[in-house]
Amino acid sequence: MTIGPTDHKIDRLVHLLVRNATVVVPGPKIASEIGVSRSTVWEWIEKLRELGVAIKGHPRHGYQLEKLPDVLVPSLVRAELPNAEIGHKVIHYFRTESTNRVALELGAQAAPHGTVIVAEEQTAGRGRLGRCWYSEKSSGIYASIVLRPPMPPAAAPILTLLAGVAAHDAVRSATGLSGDIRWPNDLLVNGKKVCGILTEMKAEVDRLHMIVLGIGINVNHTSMPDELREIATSLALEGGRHYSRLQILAELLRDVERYYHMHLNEGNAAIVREWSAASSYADGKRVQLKAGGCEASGITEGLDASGALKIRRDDGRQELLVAGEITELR
Ligand code: BT5
Repeated sequence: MTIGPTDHKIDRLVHLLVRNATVVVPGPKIASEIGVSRSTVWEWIEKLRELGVAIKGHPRHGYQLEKLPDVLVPSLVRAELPNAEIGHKVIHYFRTESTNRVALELGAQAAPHGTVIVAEEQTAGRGRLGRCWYSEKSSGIYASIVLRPPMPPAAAPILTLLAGVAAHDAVRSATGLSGDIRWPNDLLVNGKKVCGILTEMKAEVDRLHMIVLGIGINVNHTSMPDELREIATSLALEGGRHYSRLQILAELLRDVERYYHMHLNEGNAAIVREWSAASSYADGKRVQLKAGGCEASGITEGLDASGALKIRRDDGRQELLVAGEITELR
């Protein structure tokens, strides 16, 4: 599969099959409608099958979808989001190193606010601090959103919390599973991580050029690799069924847009309020904290107005975490 954005003609092929889902579409008709040769159509059908798109038929008789495909190509995502600001432009990759990397590059070339990069697979998915994000093909959602918010760089951490609340709501409404948010950026289901958020930015000291909100959600993984099994899970593993990535992604983009506007209108207080309502870690949780070389234990005491986490350490001092991580102590 190519490393490069998906040819918009493959997108048209998927769209054409979806539009004609009840009938067999002859290969030559597909070829002439999208303007490629019949052998290219066949090659692309094979590629889509590799990604789990169930297509019946062969070159001589034509092709038909067996069920609606769960592939995140722009035409299908856009159809779920009429009039959207976030997701008005979707760029799809079958495979890329990291959607955040692509988004930062495209953002530097003036990709507009609300552009979304999605991939079926990442070969070098990124976590924070140089860590890796396991990005199994066609099982997860790997999406990066380009935002150009009118705020100074120092205020940007609230956007990570905003993305966390959006992911929390999207998972709940698309799957019925209720998650918990571990400050600042992990969505947990039954105590294990199903979603991580990596916020990156391009800025000068006092001017923010763009934010990239990178969101990874484990959706249909039927198992996790050994090294992650203790700490990570997928929605399918927890819910005992397969979920539509397309529905979850659409819900996620709608929720990011909703909270983005809430933040523009009401400021940080609205996000702090929503986040605190969605997270058992906000207040009264006994945690181990790790930040800037310091390790301590204590109890969480809510978020401040910027979204930083207040922790009363066991030695009585109050710590204000703007970055770093916490784990629950039982
Ligand atoms: C994160 O980092 O949780 C941010 C993950 C962001 C991933 C998205 S995918 C789309 C976009 N493009 C990218 O390249 N990245 C973003 P952090 O808090 O540092 O957590 C990373 C740690 O989580 C790893 O060190 C593992 O322990 C664990 N981990 C790795 N892959 C995981 C997965 N798929 N599910 C759950 N935990 C995972």
